[in-house]
Amino acid sequence: MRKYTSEIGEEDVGKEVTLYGWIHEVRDHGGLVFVILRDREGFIQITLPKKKVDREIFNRAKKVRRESVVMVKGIVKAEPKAPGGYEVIPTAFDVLNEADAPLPLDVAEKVPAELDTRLDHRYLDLRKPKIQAIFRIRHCMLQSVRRFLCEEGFIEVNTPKIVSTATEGGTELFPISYFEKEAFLNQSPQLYKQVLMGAGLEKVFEIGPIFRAEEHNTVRHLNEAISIDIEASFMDHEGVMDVLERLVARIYEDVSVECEKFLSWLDIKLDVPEVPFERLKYDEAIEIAHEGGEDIPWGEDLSTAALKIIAEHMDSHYFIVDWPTESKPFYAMPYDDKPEVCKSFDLMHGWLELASGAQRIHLYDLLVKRIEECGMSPESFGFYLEAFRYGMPPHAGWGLGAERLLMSMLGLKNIREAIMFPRDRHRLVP
Ligand code: ATP
Ligand code: AMO
Repeated sequence: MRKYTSEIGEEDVGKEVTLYGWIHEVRDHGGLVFVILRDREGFIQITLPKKKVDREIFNRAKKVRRESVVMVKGIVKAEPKAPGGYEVIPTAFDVLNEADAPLPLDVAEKVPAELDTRLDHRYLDLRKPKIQAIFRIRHCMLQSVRRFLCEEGFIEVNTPKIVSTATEGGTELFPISYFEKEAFLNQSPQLYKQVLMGAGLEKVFEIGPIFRAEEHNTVRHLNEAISIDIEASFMDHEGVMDVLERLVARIYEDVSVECEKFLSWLDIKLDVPEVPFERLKYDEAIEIAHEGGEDIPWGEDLSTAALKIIAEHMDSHYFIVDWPTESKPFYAMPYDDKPEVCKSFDLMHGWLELASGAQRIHLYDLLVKRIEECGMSPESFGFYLEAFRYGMPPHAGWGLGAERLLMSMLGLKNIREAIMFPRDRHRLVP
């Protein structure tokens, strides 16, 4: 029977199993050869005592090169000295594809490699259990998001990534040629998810790519990232913050339970953050920064230095709320009685921004005014603005960066570790 290495147990002892995988290591002790076979779930030791296995099989195993792909059939034995407690004595050992040598990257990690080298040969890097664990957890995280949002009544949608306008401030767009027209890669599903509120879907979510032409090279920016976006009608900013914090807590819970093995490969124990998360007003945040020696003029975004000071005063997860209207995009709803402040928020983990969102302006005239105040022309927002004239409900939403969330949950030092094939200032291949 075909099994993953992790599925071999007491019930298999004395029985024949079939395994597929890669040669992780060969230890040759002359008359006794140990082959460590690796598959996506773990490792198993294939033990070949010269006197007990077929001669051809013994010779094949002895000279098989690391990272070759093999099929091994054999009898399972309980063996306390074997890693995992079981070994397989092979009755068949087929090399399905012999790997070349030397390897461009050491999968067994006896020779450490720089991130750039690892990313250049990512398919090999991804064979490492610790790296694979990150992406198995990412899978679980995204499943958890879908489950939770569906339970909350959100409908999954897909919006275009080739678009004609900016949403997040005009700069940072990748232009592309679209026949005879000017087009861009979308920075955010913002305009479309809002239009879908005008379409009466009430609650939508999208998990999709966002493209940002960030010139700078940092450990927390990608040029192509995955954003988890929601938009909900008849909810204000408080309502969608509540959805967001419960989602984050649920993801931590689900990952803790479903990814115990992968977390242990990474040597991580997750603490599920407690909801509700603390709400810190922007005004209080700049005050804390000021006391810590970092002055932020009112109205400006918080610098990384300021956020590092603020994070020291807060729990792991917290919101910064009530931002100056001028510091946020045009669609954020200003407070009626204090229009210089808007109903917007950022979700933070330490000093890293995980998400941002707001209650939106749903009133046509105010929206046009804000677009103009932000130095943009309402004409270029034609399809978007029309939806606000014929029955747009009040609504709110947020965007949560999937790589940011994964990076901060697992304590990864560089966001490039949280995406299989990162796009950054210098990397377009692989
Ligand atoms: P031992 O007497 O402890 O079995 P040894 O020193 O006589 O080992 P070998 O039998 O050639 O030497 O084994 C070589 C190495 O493999 C030793 O380090 C031994 O501990 C280890 N070893 C032996 N049998 C197993 C097994 N079934 N699984 C894992 N390791 C093993
Ligand atoms: P914002 O621009 O803050 O908001 O983006 C939302 C979230 O997306 C992630 N993110 C990134 N992750 C990696 N690399 C990048 N270059 C990058 N840029 C953004 C972050 C960020 O918090 N339309 C609004 C959301 C909304 O209001 O609904 C928006 O795009 O985690």
